[in-house]
Amino acid sequence: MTDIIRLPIASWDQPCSPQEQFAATQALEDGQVLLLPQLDFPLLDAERPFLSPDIAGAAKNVSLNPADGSVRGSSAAGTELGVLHGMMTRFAASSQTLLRQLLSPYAPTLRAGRTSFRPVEIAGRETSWRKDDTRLHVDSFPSSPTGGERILRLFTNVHPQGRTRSWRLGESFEGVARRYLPSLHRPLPGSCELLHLLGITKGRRTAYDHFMLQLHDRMKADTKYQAQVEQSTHEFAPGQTWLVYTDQASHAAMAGQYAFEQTFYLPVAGMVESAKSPLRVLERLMRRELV
Ligand SMILES: O=C(O)CCC(=O)C(=O)O
Ligand SMILES: [Fe+2]
Repeated sequence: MTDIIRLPIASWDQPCSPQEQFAATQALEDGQVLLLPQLDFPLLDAERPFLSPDIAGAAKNVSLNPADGSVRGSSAAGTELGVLHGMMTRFAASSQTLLRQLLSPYAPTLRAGRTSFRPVEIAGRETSWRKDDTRLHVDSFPSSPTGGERILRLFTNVHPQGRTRSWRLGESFEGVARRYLPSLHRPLPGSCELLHLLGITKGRRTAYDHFMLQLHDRMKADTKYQAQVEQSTHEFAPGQTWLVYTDQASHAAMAGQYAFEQTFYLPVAGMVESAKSPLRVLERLMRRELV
């Protein structure tokens, strides 16, 4: 079962002891959620107006692309867009500062991905079942194959009126894999190359990505599983930050509004114990390389 491990870290640039760093990598690589209950991200006065769903466009999330520094998915323009950009880059920089201290074993290979600001209430949102993150799932995205690289995400709840972000946490990755693997389809020969050539995927979808997407979909489509699998609920309070490998830990976000999220990617070789990665777990269970 996915568990919550707490560390008393109160600032983004706090030095971390080797013991804290070891506890952090171990908890994360075991698929647990690492909660920093005292780590807040206070907004500046000029940023307070962004605490409104109106700042988001149809995509519901505002995102910062690290490749070109562009902010997408917002209704802001001009000066307001500049302030929004400043807020997003400050969260991205704070997250990176924290991880350099807290997860220093990852420093040589960790790569920052997108930053998102999520100002829209989760509960009652209309989406297709496949995009519905209120269903337990492991992260895997059709257009962004990782080839096995880890997806590590950091969240901070910044709700100004005390509303928690409510998550469900489910069974272990190996539990998910053992349950669904026997019924998964193999990729059609050549299909992964074709998706890349057609521009449907950014990079080549490997056999690993193919199976992870199916796991994601199978979990979400299985309403009996959603109701019956062993699970727990956790309320993340405003002013709290948490980290989790979302490609490994079964999770679902049920309710809440106003959170930041920073995605990181880590090659399997950069982990402390790479045998715990979804890639190596699937390869062990299937007795084949998933390249
Ligand atoms: O917004 C959230 O709290 C989490 C949603 C989710 O499943 C994800 O971002 O992977
Ligand atoms: Fe997710």
